[in-house]
Amino acid sequence: MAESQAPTAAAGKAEPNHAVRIASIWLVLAIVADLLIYFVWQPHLPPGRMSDNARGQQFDITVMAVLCAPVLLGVWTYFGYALVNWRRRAGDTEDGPPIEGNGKVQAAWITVTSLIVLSLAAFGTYELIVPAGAGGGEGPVPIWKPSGVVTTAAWTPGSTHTLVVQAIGQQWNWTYRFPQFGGMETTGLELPINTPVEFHVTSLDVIHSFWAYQLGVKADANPGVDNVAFVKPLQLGQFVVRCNELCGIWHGAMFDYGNVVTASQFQSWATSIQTKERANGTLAALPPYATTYDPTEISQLGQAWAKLGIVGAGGYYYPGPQTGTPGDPVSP
Ligand SMILES: [Cu+2]
Repeated sequence: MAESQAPTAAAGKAEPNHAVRIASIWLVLAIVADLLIYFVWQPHLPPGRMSDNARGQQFDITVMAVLCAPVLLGVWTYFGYALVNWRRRAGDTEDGPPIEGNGKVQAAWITVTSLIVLSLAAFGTYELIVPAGAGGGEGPVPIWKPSGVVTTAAWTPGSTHTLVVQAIGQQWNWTYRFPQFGGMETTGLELPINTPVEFHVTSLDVIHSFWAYQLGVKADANPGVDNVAFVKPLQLGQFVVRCNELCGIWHGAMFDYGNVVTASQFQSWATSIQTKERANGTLAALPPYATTYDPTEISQLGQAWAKLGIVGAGGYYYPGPQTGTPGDPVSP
């Protein structure tokens, strides 16, 4: 009975052009979604807008979202349209038409997906190299540098020269050395705004990863390796520094906060620390500034501590809980 009714109903009105209908619905949805992604969502995407790297990553994520949304909406539109229009009606026991391949669909599928994949590969390569780049560390000899990087022996505020900052990971703290400030070392990170920064990332013991999230910098910190990464902070404010490589039991506690400050604030911060470290002998006691360090070779403090039994196999650069260092995560 159903078999005799279905053809009659279909013959009563001409079949609508489903492809045009689906494409029209999809086009409207895709344009709305892409406009929303680009103009509304983009400024809120991670990692924010604090540096040139961060902005570059935000743009890259936006481009991928703008590309992905029409693909996703294409699937959803077809799915929804099929559910509404081609679902089995009550009493319909007829089989669907036997379909064997569709040359047009196959050609379109291969062309569109190839274009998307190849253009993404070209875009990704360009974005990795030409603008601020990934900032993910390029080893000791970067094959590219962002424009504006001029590294000199000294750094003064107001100059456009690059500030060199060495980020040293160890279980389970970050410390920073500033070769342009006499090799001074700090436990916190302050950076001047609008100044190109050249990070040299290394480790004293195991594998860590230096991740200044809001700056869009994430570079491997490996013992014996000098990993160079560039960034230019563009907004004042606080950022988080985390270790991003499982490095031991207190890996989760290996984070602190840094600040982007004005150039003159940075200068006075650096000068006061440098003066203090000169006066109290810290500067003289530190090993000379180098691109990598071997904690077993620390000639002065390290050996003195080792004699007292304070330095562990992890090669502590700083005294452990025995000396009552506040906040030292070695001591639970
Ligand atoms: Cu770590």
